[in-house]
Amino acid sequence: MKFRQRLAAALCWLPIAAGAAEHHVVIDGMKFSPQVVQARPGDTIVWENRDMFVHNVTAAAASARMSSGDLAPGKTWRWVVPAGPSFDYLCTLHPVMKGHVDVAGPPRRSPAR
Ligand SMILES: [Cu+2]
Repeated sequence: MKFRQRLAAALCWLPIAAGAAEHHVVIDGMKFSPQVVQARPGDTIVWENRDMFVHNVTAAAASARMSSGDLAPGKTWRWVVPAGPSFDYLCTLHPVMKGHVDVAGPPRRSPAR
């Protein structure tokens, strides 16, 4: 009985310790920073447009179907990282603005093996 209680207590910690993370990318000065985000499936990435221009966050490969739509100055866009390959993204209004989402490893919520 005591062991089971301890086990239950230990398991309660797991979702907290292994919870999904939130990453922030600032859009300013015509660039994304950081330029590379390392994330796991289930994590959230928040892009914040602090620039004076409209920008967007769009996957470089059309097949990825990831796009924020245009973000006016001051706007943010939250996006949950799906399982899948890493990918490049850009601002289609200013294609020199490039970023990369490095999708690494299993979801943080998955139980340890
Ligand atoms: Cu832009």
